[in-house]
Amino acid sequence: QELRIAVVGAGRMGSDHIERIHRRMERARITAIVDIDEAKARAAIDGIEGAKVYTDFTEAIDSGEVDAVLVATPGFLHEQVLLPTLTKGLPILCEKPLTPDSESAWRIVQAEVAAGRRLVQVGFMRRFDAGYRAVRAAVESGEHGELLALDCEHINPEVPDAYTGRNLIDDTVVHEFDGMRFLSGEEIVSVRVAGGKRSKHAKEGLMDPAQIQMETESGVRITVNTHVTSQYGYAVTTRASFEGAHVQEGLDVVTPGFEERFLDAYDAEVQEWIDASLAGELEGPDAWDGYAAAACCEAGLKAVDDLGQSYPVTLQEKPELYR
Ligand code: ISE
Repeated sequence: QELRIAVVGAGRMGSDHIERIHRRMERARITAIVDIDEAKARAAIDGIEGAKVYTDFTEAIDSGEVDAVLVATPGFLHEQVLLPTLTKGLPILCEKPLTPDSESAWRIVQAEVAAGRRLVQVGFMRRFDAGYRAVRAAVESGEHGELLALDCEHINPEVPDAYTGRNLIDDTVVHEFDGMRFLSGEEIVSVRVAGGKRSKHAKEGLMDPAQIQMETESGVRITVNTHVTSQYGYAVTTRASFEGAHVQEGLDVVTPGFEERFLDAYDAEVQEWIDASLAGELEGPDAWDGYAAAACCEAGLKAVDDLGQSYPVTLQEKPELYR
């Protein structure tokens, strides 16, 4: 059995996933690539037999040649692809963010609840990283006692000139919003941002480095040190402090970018999605996780403009489908 995939969006992540599915994934092939920029889609499809280019998404999902959809357009365009795909009952892998704000993310949750089964996996690839899984296993086993604190680094070599506090929260720290929910197994209840001495490479108007501080329901204290213009490379580290030990991962791993750091995680993420889609039951990070991360981002956006002030994260009641 083979999953026939439509990739929507042939930009940086879309092309990366096309390459991955074509070269390394099992039990799947690409049958459609959708992009409003036809030339870009043609370039991405080059050499992939049997795949067709579409500029209209609806034509692709109505072609009868698509079993599942991978969404890799910019976040603000996700909803218009997600809603019709959910109505058709096709499994989706949606790059993060699910949607840019919690109100639209909640519409996706409701559409999935109406469909009655889990059809959306959100592209939070860190949940598939071996180091993250080891930390999660230590939390779940309770072998070192209670989890007390999580301290993280999130370092990028460089970001575009147009990168602002919004990008810091929505594109960068969104990974920790989801990742820390995953590791702790709890919701985040508040977000605060602390500043400090700025790097001479910091983008105009951006606190860089910065520290994002959060707290979970049971009071687990979380810090994320961001530095998005390090010049020297990409690094993501986590230290989990338990009552009886600490567990660290990612230390001393510096790569040119996130693609190298999380290559295996991306591969595992996509292969597990393919296999779950074929089995008819998605697991992995779901629409609720996408919604909760969007709510954290909303609090984070306020916090990044108001250094030192704590903002609460407010969530709707969790539907039965996600319990
Ligand atoms: C990017 O979108 C990512 O996913 C990276 O993991 C993150 O480090 C980077 O800041 C984001 O822009």
